[in-house]
Amino acid sequence: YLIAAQLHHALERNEFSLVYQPKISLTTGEVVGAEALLRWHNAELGAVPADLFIPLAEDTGLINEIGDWVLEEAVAQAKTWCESGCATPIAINLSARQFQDGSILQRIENALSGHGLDSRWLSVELTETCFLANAEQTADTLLALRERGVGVSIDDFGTGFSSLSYIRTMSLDHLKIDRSFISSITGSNRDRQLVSAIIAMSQALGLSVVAEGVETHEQLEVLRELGCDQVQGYLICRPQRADDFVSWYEQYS
Ligand code: G
Ligand code: G
Ligand code: MN
Ligand code: NA
Repeated sequence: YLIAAQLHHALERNEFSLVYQPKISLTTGEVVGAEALLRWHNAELGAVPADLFIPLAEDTGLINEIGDWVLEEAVAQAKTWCESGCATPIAINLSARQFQDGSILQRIENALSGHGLDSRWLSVELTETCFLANAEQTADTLLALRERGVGVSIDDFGTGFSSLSYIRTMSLDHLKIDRSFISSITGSNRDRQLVSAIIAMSQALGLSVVAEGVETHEQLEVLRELGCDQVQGYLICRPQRADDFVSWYEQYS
């Protein structure tokens, strides 16, 4: 309850920040994007893990206001990076609840035009839970986002309510394989086959595949052999604050 009470004041107290984790192309080796991840530091509670406070924000409905802050912050950051030679598309995570009132498209539109940012520098990641309620409305929104030039990724693929029908009916650019599969591709032949099949299926459908949670060189080599398009994980870089991301980017490039 203390967490919920504090969460209500987190925005006005300016306690949120974003950290950024790069995505790397396995074909060119280049940085192809950065995922923005929300962090909350509270005076009483310290750093509260995202997988703890985000479900709470979803349950209380606070996720809409917080999500607007994330959108605004990420678009401002992408604009800054565009103008400073560290031009990198930023992906934000969206919760199911942010699709509910049908205004997400307009909110994204407002953020882009407010900062004069070209849509190719923004993309969104969503999990299958976003497709559960209002599948039709979500499908329309995703189509409109892509037509507007905003990339769409399905996140944590292979977990939860993951269903092939979503891939069939939703308009998507990228599929991110959940890190639980990546952690076992070097040990389990079965998981390697599974990841191989996910990659083949995605590519046949014109989606590029991102492997999440890559932590070892061995995993990276297996993913390369399997023809995975992009990787993200601690092996390449931990999520970090914008200024540290820029330092890393300049060293890496
Ligand atoms: O970065 P970390 O491992 O702490 O993230 C935990 C979970 O929180 C992940 O599922 C991630 O997608 C989610 N998450 C991180 N940042 C955001 C955000 O800005 N909005 C939403 N909706 N989820 C986020
Ligand atoms: O659900 P989503 O994929 O958005 O969550 C991303 C989460 O994964 C973030 O909280 C991030 O901190 C975490 N993460 C990123 N790279 C790695 C990794 O290599 N290993 C592990 N265990 N977690 C990672
Ligand atoms: Mn994500
Ligand atoms: Na994920």
